[in-house]
Amino acid sequence: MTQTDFPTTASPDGGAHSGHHGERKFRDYFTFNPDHKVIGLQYLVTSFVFYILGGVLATAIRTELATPASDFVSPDTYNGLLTLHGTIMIFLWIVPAGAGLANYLIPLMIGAKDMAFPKLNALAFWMIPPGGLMLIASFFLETPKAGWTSYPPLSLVSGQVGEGIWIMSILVLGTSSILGAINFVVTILKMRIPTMPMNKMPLFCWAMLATAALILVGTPVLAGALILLAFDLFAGTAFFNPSGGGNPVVYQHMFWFYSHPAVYIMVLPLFGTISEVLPVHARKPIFGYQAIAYSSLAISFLGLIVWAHHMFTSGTPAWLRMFFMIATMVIAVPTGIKIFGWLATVWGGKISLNSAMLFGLGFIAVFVIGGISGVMLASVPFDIHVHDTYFVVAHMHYVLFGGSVFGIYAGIYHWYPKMTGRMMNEPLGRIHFVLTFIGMNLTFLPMHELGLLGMNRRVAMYDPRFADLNVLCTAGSYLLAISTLPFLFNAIWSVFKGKPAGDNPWRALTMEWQTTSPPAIENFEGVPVLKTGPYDYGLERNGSQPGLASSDTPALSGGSPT
Ligand code: HEM
Ligand SMILES: [Cu+2]
Repeated sequence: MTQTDFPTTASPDGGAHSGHHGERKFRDYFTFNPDHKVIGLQYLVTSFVFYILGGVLATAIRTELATPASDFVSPDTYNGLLTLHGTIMIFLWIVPAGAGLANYLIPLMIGAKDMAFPKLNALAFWMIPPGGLMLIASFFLETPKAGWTSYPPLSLVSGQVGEGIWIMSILVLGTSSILGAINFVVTILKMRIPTMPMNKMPLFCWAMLATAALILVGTPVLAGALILLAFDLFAGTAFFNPSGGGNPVVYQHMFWFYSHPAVYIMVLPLFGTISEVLPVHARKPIFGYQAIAYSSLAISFLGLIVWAHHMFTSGTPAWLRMFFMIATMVIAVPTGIKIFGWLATVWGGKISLNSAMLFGLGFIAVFVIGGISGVMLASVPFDIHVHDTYFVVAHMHYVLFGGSVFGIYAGIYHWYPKMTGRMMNEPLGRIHFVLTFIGMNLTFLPMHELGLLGMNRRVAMYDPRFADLNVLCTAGSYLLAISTLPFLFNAIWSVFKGKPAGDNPWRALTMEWQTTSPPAIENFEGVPVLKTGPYDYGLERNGSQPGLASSDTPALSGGSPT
């Protein structure tokens, strides 16, 4: 019976001309469905639900921090809220949201009918809800309290039940992430249409290749660390437990060997997204295609050899700190190459400042600030002063909120018409952007100053001299909470009432726009043909691309059609 409930091939339906217009039913989205588009949306919607939960926790944290005293929740509860906030935002919002975009887009961008391993793909998604439910269950049993980093010895003494739940949940979510990554790599390498060589594929695919490499190399090491931690916790071993002769710093090495790359796992898919969004809405070819593509791989490689910049104050020997300091600073080079490529792409373009573009430009602005504070932190003498202060909190939120969240929003505004067949409401989108941009800066900019003044991170109570700046941060966080409302309304309302989008409302050149919106169940009718490069905006061509020949593509010197 279920087989007929979700047909995996285009259903003729008896309709005369609906051969490739098979449509998804609403209930398909609640089933184990191997269609990558269903899975992509499942990821995106689920992760957004967790984003809201993580956001509620953040608001509670900021409410506690509105005053120096511990008056809203107990310090113990505060630690639980903070741990769950960080864990949910990273493992249940940003990582799966990136995987959602990738699942939806990769096959469409390379002209494939689905991912290489569709069932594995569905399995990867269906591991997310149990992983998340475990963390939610911890509210009722015992919340984990050792922070998202879960350093021993703290994690060994802060409550067995909560910590056990945390470890199990991360193991499940990490496995899901590995299964997803296997699919991304094989699909990108093996399932492109024959006419698409690697150097003609959209930059989003390059970024996902780099992301998947990091997931595959890093995540097993995290899993190893967590399993050993679980032994220490439940079996009385002492791998990390100093009271039994174990070494907690080894945990830090293993944790950061995954978790530094994880920051790129979180941001590379959005780097890819920005490389797709900017050329379309600036009507210009991407500047430096190869440089941007290869810089993703360079970031991926360098990202694997910088982890100990999180451990400058953990007794790391001086010569080793020097190596990690220099390696960390070197990452700024491929990252800078991307930033310059993006700026040169929009420079002189015919920019439409729509919501997707606003979030794209906002991404660059905010991410650059986070990159700069990152390079500052890479410097050992500076880091020793501000490590474990709010300066680090400011840095990570500029890169993660400014980078990842802005990037996800840019992607949603850009691909929503493809995913739903309807446009989102533009004025609401712009209000969303303005409120988010102001709220984000109001919340996190003062944290730089707080860190420099010496306010510790992860504390529920603080010296009253930090009070004024904290009020600003808390006000900003309320604004951020409010800023989500126009988006939520817009995303739901537009599914039903948005203006019909047509196949290619942005007149974009990448292949996902060559099929219907939303795409038919098997994506394309037959094997699609590559008519232009993915970013040949404004270049002279044979006019074979319908809907693109119009004159508002700026003329550019050089470049000939493929
Ligand atoms: C130019 C690029 C970057 C550099 C040089 C850099 C450098 C650093 C350094 C040195 C620290 C350690 C600070 C300390 O604990 O004392 C740090 C922390 C952190 N960075 Fe970055 N970073 C960069 C980019 C990013 C990106 C792209 C992300 C995420 C998308 C990110 C996320 C984080 C997070 C989450 C932490 C704090 C982890 C914690 O202790 O809880 N960073 N960064
Ligand atoms: Cu790092």
